[in-house]
Amino acid sequence: MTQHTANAPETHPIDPADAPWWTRAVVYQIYPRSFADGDGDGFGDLAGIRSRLDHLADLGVDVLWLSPIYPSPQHDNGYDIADYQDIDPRFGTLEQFDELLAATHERGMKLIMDLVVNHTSDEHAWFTESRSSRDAARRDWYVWRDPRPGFTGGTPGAEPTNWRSFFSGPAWQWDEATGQYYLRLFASQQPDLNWDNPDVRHAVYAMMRWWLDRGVDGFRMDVINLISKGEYVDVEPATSSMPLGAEQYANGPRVHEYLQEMHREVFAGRDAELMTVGETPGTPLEHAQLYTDPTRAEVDMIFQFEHVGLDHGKGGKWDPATLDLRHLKANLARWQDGLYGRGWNSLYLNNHDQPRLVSRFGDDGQAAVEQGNVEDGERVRYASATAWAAVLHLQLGTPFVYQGEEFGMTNVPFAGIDDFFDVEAVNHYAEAVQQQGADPRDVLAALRLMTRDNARTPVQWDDSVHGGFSAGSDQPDATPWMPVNPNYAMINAAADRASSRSIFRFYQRLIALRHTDDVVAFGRFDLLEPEHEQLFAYTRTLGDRALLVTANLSGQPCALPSSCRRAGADLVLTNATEGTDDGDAAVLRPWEVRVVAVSVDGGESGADAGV
Ligand code: ISL
Repeated sequence: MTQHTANAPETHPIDPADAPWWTRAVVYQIYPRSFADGDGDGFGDLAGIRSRLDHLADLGVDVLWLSPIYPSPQHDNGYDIADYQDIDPRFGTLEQFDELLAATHERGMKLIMDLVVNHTSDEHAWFTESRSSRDAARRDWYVWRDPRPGFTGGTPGAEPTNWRSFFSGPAWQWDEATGQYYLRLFASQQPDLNWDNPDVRHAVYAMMRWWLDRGVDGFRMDVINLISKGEYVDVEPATSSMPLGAEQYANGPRVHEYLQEMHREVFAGRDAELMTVGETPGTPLEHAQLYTDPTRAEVDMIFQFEHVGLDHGKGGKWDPATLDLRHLKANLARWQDGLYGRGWNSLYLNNHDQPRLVSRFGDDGQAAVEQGNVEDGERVRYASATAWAAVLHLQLGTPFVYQGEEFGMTNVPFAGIDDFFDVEAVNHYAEAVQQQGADPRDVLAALRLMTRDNARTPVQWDDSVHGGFSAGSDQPDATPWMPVNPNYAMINAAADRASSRSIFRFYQRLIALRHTDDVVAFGRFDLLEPEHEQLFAYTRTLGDRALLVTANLSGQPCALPSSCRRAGADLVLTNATEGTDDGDAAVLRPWEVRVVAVSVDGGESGADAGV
């Protein structure tokens, strides 16, 4: 069945009594190489994760998502997988994995794996065989094409189409030995699998069943909307945050068919206890409705990308622009409405591919700290991190917390190009500076703001050497694979948890609210004051109760319009640390958020909102 357009099902409110468990859940993402190093070699690992499980259980999250831990040459930090059914020795062993899974379950949390099946590593046995000759049994497991007619293979312009890679340069890699190109939408070491070959699909399904049989609780599916390629033809240049060619393969012709097949082959009959989330760059709402409509049985939820593209300029992510809060509100409200009663949203403001949320959307206070105003810097970092957290977590959907977000880790003061590790950043710099002659200072300025490396420094656990990332951190071998952010002595989990202004404690309260208050989990979302440039305000309504969320997302005080005030309302939550015990403030201080409970006719609710 080919599905290109939405045939939207009837919208219907969500019945809390009949809702899947993940509708009340909060997920925590672990990027294992940077989370915690249990064996003191400077590289995060499974033992490190296990040693920090109590921190996560204490936070109150329901699910852990592990970024890839499989054997990998690590050209893209594990998103280039050489063996789907083992653990990279740098992370540990299968036995340690089983122990981690059991320890996670013992604490009442679930664990989902990263499923990266749009592509493999070029060191995967499937690809080694595929590239061995044109007649290889698995030749057709990947996408091989001849050079463009009239061109000599391997020369500029000879690529079969003009498609570009997500990581700069052409999306095709020349293979001298067999005289053909292979498709690779990401790094040259990440060849795309050919999903139109049923043997590929069934090999993937078998592998997924193997992990479920081992006890894992679901999958986060890497770029799953890119698996069905359309026509291999040249495309016209277009302004888009996706690389040239994406319209041929993003949400491609058979993607919904493949996901339904995957559901039948892998999840059917056992999905009540599992969860799936598809990562889907370049996906419009119409496709999101199809992916997440429960009656279609594809995936439970997807990561959309529109909201994290709103501060990209015409030139894409390396042309950063100022975010207009009105655009962000309109976008998120559109997704809230569009999936209400039809599908399900995931909620995120950062992850391992995005800059840190407090630096990007808030004020991380580092400028103030540099000027010697440590107290001011810490105050504004706390306030803006918690205000954004509340705005996100009180929407309808499943929130995702990225490691370090829960105590306000910040972007990184990268000096020169040698400080960057990510293949995306390194390739972009080389292309922009060396091939296109851009001014290195401009390229570096954009990299500092937008690079994925901002999210990948070691987690700052305490103020000991290297932020306490490694067991035995004082040993020379325990130098982390990537330097810890120099602000670790001030910004770390231990300091935050001991502080009177604790971001961690605020996240605990947000997470608890979702568990205890059905309005948070299921209420309808209505945006207020869409044109206001400082205020993000909305209500969530379920039955005769509503929550009103008002957040001042600016460094200036903000008078509350009358539409955002409720006389006599009960204060449910605020990030203000002094002087607010009344539910009807007239003015929000810089970065202040207030959540009040009201009855739907505007009177006093009297209901216990849960915290
Ligand atoms: O971060 C991006 C580049 O700006 C995104 O385009 C990103 O590459 C895209 O969202 C896909 O991400 C996923 O697949 C990549 C991997 O590098 C990312 O870490 C992963 O999240 C290839 O597997």
